Amino acid sequence: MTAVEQNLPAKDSAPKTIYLKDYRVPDYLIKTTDLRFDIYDRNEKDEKSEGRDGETIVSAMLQFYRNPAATDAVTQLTLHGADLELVSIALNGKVLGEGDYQFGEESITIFNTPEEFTLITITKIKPEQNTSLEGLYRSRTMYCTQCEAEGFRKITYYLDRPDVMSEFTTTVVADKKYPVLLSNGNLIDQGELDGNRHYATWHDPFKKPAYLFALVAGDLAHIEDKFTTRSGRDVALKIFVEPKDLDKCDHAMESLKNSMRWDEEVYGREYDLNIFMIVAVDDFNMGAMENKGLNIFNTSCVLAKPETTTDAGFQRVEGVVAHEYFHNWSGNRVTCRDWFQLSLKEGFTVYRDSEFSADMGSRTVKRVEDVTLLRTAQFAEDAGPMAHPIRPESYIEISNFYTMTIYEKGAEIIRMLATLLGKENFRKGTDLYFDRHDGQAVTTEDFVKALEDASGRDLTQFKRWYSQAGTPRLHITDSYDEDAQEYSLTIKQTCPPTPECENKLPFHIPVAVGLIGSAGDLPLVLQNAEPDFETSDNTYKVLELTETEQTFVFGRVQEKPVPSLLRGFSAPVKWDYDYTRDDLILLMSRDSDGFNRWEASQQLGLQAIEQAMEAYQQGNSLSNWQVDAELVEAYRSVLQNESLDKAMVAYMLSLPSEAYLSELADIVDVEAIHYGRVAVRRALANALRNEFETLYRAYNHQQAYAATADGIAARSLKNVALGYLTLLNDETLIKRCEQQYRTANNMTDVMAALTQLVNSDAPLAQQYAASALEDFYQRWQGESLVVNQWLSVQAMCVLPRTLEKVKALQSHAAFDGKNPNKIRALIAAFCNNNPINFHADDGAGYQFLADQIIHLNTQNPQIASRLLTPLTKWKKYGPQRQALMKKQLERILAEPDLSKDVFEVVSKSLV
Ligand code: B3K
Ligand code: ZN
Repeated sequence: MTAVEQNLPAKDSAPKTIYLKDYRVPDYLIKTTDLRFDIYDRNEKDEKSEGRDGETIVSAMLQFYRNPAATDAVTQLTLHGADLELVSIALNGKVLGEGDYQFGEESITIFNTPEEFTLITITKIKPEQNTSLEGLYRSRTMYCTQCEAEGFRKITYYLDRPDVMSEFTTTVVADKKYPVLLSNGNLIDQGELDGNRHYATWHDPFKKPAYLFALVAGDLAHIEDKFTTRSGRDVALKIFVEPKDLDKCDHAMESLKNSMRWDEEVYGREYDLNIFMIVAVDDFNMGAMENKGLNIFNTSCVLAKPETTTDAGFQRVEGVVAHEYFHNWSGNRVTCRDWFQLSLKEGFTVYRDSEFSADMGSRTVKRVEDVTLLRTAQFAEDAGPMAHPIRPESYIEISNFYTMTIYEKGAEIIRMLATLLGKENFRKGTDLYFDRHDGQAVTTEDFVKALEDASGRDLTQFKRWYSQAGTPRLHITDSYDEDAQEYSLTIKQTCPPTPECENKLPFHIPVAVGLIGSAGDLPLVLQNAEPDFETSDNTYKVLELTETEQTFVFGRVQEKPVPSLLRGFSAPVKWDYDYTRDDLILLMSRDSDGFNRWEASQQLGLQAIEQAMEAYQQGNSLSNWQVDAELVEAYRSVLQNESLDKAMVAYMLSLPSEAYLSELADIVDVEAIHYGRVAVRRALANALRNEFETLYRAYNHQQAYAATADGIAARSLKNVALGYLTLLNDETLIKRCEQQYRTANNMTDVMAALTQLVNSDAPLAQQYAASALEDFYQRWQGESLVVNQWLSVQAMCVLPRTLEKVKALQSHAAFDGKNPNKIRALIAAFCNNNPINFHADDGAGYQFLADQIIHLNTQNPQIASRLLTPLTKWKKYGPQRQALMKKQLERILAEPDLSKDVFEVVSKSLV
């Protein structure tokens, strides 16, 4: 039978909204799924087979049975399917013809379906033409898949929803020039076929939803290791890459073994198959994917070696390898009932990977990094038109909901649960969750219920975090009664309206506190309270805020303390308390909570920048801007404090970012933020020049590179000093920077120096920058990931004319407009991380971005939609910028054939 294209309906008009309240259990389930892929690449011909150049024939045998939980007595079945060419379809051996089924938009409905039946379909797809990078596609030399969330329907007709879990057997057939043929589970058969072809058959004994399916065919090299689980089973570990990248896999392998051990120790979770594989591909829409037993990774999240990868890159590899591995339990063994539950697996798994990274490196540093990301990107999302609760009520395109909110805020919600329950009860709760729901597709309610059942706690009010969006605000005041030696804290909570809800009910918020006296932490005696479960530390308490306003009274407080609030950032909220500068200086040096010492340093920096911004806004010159002597002293004491963790010193010396300052503003004054911040940095550099020089020299040792916490700390401290010193436009210092570029033995130091040279307006620096950029490209042009760093450093240059350079780079051999990593490195870096240029007065940055989005809309809707983020924030800017940004959004909306992805974000942004 030939393709039944004539039956295809016209694409209907407005994209549909999907609602959580409409969830229905599936009418049918699929017991087993047998797949066969016959892959023919663009140049192959085999007259005997049905395959043609560039086609893959997918044969699927599916055993359907009526879902016992379904109540409707239906006798038809609708399967998802998109961009497929149907070759044949047979039900219980009978070939179906016209009238037996009907095509819908992205679906096929089969009539007269019995209680149980076998469906065999044969479909054709064209991986080489698949530029969306969803479904089966080609990346450079290999074929690979990406199915989450709804990519499996681009492979074959199926019930492509996570609550349909099936046992998969997959045969991959290809020419022998693709020697490596992989799928999920264990290899059960392989062999040779006619015509220089071969096959491999994989069986995955664990039922899984289609989004966890994976297939890879390519000419790949691999490194191999082994892990023995605590119950004594040997697991083969393999990382597959293009042969040229084989020297960059060791760090990922170490990270994988550490993750496997950690999940056994911390969560009691063992790996369950005989083999665990990772494949690195260059064209990938996001970081990585947790397909059962066969994780597929963006090369940027797996490859690392000191010469090519920065410290941040090493840490990202460790974090992402762990994240995907942890999904084996939080996501795969226990999966989501529907996509509204996405944070069930993502928030929990981000929490798990961040705790893992904290255990592998420095806990406080990891917390500072996570909170920085949350407070800039997630808070901004929560305050914008795409704000949604961590369990959304509706969506148009689920790909748009892989957000900072689902991931990062979702992780904060889990962290709060862990804080409220305490370590032991939280572990009991997760044990119960995994045991109770193993092999099931469940909801966030099920997760919370397991924690409630295991701990005996009532989390009814806490669950509002799942349904209410927006960042709560806490207004905190205090009073001290010297005679009674009583200290009280009054906390008020509010939450701004968000698209889904105007008036919020009060949240249940854990507020971790300490009180700091002149000599450090004071013991806490909370009045009218049960003794705390964290009894070992009497200087730390978790206050539970549940009302709109609540007062907590501490007794036996012998001096007026300075409160250390939201210790460790115990809740994803914005809070204010009226600290004096002296209070902040005390916290910065005395607080036993490392996170809050950093927080105090940021508050101080913020006050200083705000003063400079005000001067700028009043038309004053910032060229000789000075900061107060007390501030300089505070920074000096941080610089010279031997007892502090070096990585923390580096963070304490770094002023709040432009992104954070923008998030804090009601209306963003792009220039005042940029020039105000630079002025304070330059003033500090001037005042502390000697100290920074001493610091630089102390840490500029050419030791062998190691991506350890100590090594990373030393490099970041040195490079913070370098950054301040280069601002002084002093020839000796600029030469030193150039020397670092030339002599460094690792990419962290190379990039730090290059970044300073590129961003300095001193003529000598510009001269060095030009030749360094040239030298860098000549040296690294064969390493795509390194070239991406080269693109980014240029895209993020704060000097004028950067947009022209970015446009010129689009036609450079280094760029590839189809590769998401290149798009992120050049275009997203410019639009997201270069505010002073992106927000140029004439709107050229906005127009440039809209052009890119319009171009990418059909080619790769997910990437196009993701690029929209900076334009969605238009209401945060002054009237002129607002108008220019809005105009571009309207221009995009007027485009014909807008993808669901882009349509959803643009239309919601314009409301
Ligand atoms: N679960 C995947 C994300 C898939 C995104 C699909 N658009 C990676 C992760 O979070 O582990
Ligand atoms: Zn994930």
